[in-house]
Amino acid sequence: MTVELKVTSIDNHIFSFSEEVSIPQAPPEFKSGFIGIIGRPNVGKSTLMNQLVGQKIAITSPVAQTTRNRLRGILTTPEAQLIFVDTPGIHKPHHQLGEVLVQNAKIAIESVDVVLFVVDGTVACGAGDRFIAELLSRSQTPVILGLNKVDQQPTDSQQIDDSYTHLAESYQWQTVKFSAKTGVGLPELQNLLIENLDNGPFYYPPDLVTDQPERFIMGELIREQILLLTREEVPHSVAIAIDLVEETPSITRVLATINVERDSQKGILIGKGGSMLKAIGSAAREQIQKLISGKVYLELFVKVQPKWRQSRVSLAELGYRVEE
Ligand SMILES: Nc1nc2c(ncn2[C@@H]2O[C@H](COP(=O)(O)OP(=O)(O)OP(=O)(O)O)[C@@H](O)[C@H]2O)c(=O)[nH]1
Ligand SMILES: [Mg+2]
Repeated sequence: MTVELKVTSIDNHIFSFSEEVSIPQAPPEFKSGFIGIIGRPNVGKSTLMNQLVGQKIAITSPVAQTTRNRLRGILTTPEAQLIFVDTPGIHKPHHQLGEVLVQNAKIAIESVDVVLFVVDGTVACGAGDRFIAELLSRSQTPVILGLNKVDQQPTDSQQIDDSYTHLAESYQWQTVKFSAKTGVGLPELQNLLIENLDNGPFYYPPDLVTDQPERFIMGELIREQILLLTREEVPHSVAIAIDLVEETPSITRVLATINVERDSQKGILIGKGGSMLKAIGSAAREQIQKLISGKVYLELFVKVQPKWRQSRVSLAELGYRVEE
């Protein structure tokens, strides 16, 4: 079977819209489906997806609201193809960007076969989790509650565990415990997810790990360094545009613009004598080199685009739109 797809595999394999990609016929009893990873910000959804897929395709950080786009990670085993849909953490939106992100998470719930509701096992169930549970219970999609960060649970975690067991029981959801960081419990999670999928075809070529183009991930890797290296409002005020990716036999040239909302943020990003921009650039360059397994020349520009987070037009231009 051949289909037309726009897909990227991490090992430097880019297919364009028009190229034909061949997808093998699935063996009998093969299982496949889409699994939505849903939860509050910062509970470890993107870390989990990277671990399950075995490659870094989603950026992660200790700052809440790291993920902005719905992002697919694909895991193909001899018996199943699991397509994970990482989503922005669900929270109370404070601006237009937040609203677009939460809206997209809600759409994701409806468009998947199974929801993996990820919670932070280091703290007891709170209002944020109950809000999401309520949202999930209104959908027909089956839900599995996944308790993450068990590696960091306090020694007496009974009360925490009970708070989630109570929640899961009230909706009759299955529960599973794991650590996305150490990998403990992930084989069990994988088996449980496969059990919950129906027989189905390969949706993507078996060697593919994400549906995102490489240049999108490049932009994300730059944003990740900004999240890690700058503080307060700056990380949430940036949007990255990749202006050029030029491949030569010896090096790949990448030109990117960091859009910010205010002059003061531009100042912080550039830093004294350009020191901050240099630090961001060199760390991001290393990450991008890993992504494409090749040498990279990265040039960054900073541009002020006032209030881009409030404007639907600017949001769409920068790649954030409500998905249908
Ligand atoms: N100790 C521990 N930390 C974890 C685990 N999983 C994730 N983390 C950390 O939790 C923080 C948030 O992880 P992310 O994967 O970015 O969380 P997220 O849910 O995708 O966050 P948003 O995209 O903001 O919604 C990072 O600092 C991770 O290293 C885990 O199993 N154990
Ligand atoms: Mg995330």
